[in-house]
Amino acid sequence: MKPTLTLFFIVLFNLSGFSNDGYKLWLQYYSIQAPQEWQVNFLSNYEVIGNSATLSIIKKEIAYASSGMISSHPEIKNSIPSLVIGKAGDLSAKNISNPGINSLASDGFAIFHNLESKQLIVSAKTDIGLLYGTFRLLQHIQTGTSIPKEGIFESPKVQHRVLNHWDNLDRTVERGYAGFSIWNWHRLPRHIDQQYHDYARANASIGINGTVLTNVNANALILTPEYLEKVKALADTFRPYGIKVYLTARFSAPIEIGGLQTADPLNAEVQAWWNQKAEEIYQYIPDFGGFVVKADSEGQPGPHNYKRTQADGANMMARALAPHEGIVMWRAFVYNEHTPDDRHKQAFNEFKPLDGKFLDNVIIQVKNGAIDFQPREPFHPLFGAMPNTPLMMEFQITQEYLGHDTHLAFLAPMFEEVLKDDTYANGKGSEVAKVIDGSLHQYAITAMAGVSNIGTDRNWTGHHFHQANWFAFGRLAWNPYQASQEIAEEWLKLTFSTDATFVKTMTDVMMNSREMVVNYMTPLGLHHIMAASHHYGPGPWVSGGRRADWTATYYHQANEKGIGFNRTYTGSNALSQYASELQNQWGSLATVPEKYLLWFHQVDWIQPLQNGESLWNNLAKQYQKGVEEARANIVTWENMREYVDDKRFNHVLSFLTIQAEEAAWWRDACLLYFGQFSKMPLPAGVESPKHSLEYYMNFKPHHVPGI
Ligand code: GCV
Repeated sequence: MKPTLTLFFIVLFNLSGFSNDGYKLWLQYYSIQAPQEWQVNFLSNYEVIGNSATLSIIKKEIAYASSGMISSHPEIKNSIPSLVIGKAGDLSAKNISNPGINSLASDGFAIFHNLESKQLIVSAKTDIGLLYGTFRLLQHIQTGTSIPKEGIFESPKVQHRVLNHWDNLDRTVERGYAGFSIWNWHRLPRHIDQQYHDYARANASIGINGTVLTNVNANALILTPEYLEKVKALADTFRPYGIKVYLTARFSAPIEIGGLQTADPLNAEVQAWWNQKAEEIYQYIPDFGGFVVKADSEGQPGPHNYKRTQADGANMMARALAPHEGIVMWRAFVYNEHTPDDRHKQAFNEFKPLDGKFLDNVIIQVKNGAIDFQPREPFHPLFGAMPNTPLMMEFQITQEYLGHDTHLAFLAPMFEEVLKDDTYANGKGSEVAKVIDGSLHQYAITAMAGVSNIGTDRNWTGHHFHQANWFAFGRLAWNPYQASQEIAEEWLKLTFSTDATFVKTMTDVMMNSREMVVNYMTPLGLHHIMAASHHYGPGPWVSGGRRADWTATYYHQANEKGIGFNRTYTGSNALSQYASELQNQWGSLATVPEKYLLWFHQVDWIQPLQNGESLWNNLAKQYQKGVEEARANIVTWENMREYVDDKRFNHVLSFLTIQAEEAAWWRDACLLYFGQFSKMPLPAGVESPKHSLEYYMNFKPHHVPGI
């Protein structure tokens, strides 16, 4: 095609909206403007040793990446390849030495320079390790980050790195805001959509190796032959990408699909039913990962129905899976409106006495905080408290409580904050990350789960920037010690541009974004003051109904004197579930970090905070700050136009505009509501609300997605 004609088509495509829709995620493989020799060499002159489904994926990936990144550069034709990708044994057969390979995990990889032959080598013990190494190399090539002289030798620090899809069989997604479920159960198993491959490839590119296909509010149908055929089709598709399939197991399945009268975990028939069910599943899916179970929580059946413990329930399923090497991820999110104790304390009270009572193939899945994925929560007190039972982390990638998909919130700093928190379980330096990677208590199983934000939207996640949260989850599951700033920079370079101004500016925006959301939603330790049920928008007035622990007034406890939940020994004493170092620090008004102030204390409106101003003034100013930050992001993004294609630019701009409007909605509604109690004027600099409190209280949007 002549250059002028090419230009014409490029312009036409851009004008007609055929520009980048974000489907390619961080695997853009956009053209490198002035590629250096090493980038061209590795992409155009490589050898992948061996044949397998995974190795074919590797070959295809490099060819595809190279056509995007260096398409305009002539191939280097040289009989000696510059890049060799092969398993340890295959390399030895070619006399390529493999230093350091023995110490790698089975899915770890090495990328190193072979000084004798002047080649770059990607090596691993398994094909999947090679796939991870290849993706890492391609990411280095795209971002222009050369491979260090000493090479890269990496093994994942966490064994099971899984996405949890809260996807229902009718394709709705609980707390999903990016469309419907990507699993088209009706068309499965006969139609394997290309998107299933693309999903697996994207996950493999960031080291995710498991997917829980179904909602934890489970439907027993998924365990019937009709659906197992479909699950098998997905498992077969995902296998070459190193991704295992897991299912959520409904505790009452023996009754619902097995025709039994009971689901009592100590009943022999029930046990036999689960054993048989596991046998059946493994006939369909020989490498099935195992079950995830939500029991005795929010209406889900569980061992409590039969006066049994969580260990009785988990062990019954574990026994069924053990012969097949499957595991049970049993959730600690157990709480009950009839238990007259702070919801914060209930999971700890339930599980701590069971430490050491679970079978070896059980891991307890614990949310990052004790309540429920709030914009900010102190770490869950169970971390560090169960040395004899493996615990895993559950993060929520989908933004149930952080404005849904239109509010930009880069979640890695929130994940990092929790991972870095010190539990003091074995003295100072007992960070949550060390619980998760098993090093603190020498756990035999380690895992991290992220509740997915993926849906049928073309860009997968609704907000283009929320792809970064999926990416960050993968990176942190691989290495819970990685800095979120580094993750943001890398994601921006892979997804948009390596331009230094762009990367610096947008990294700052991303790094501040979660704090901004905290500012305009739940500053100073406030929590769970969202609207009822759908959790979209402010609802500090939510009270009554059938469950106090689902209301806002339960959590903020505002009255004419002050606001906040007293969780010290004079209140619910949830604080007693933490190490004494933390009880001392968080239990005193003088030393509690202000970010947790109202989480642990009921504080007078007039109480001066660190800056000498009253609690009320601080609260109001934090809300105002959040609004200003959201507005400033629009201006910042407008200056980024030259770095981003029109389609993604305009999409992000429109979402940022929604976010700024809704930040003001949050500020106005919350300050009007809390102002009734404080009876104090808004401090200078805080804008007056646009509407009355009644207006906000009566604003009830219909059909909010994700319920
Ligand atoms: C899947 C919160 C959410 C529920 C979710 C639950 C859980 O309560 O609002 O939608 O249910 O957490 O994690 O089980």
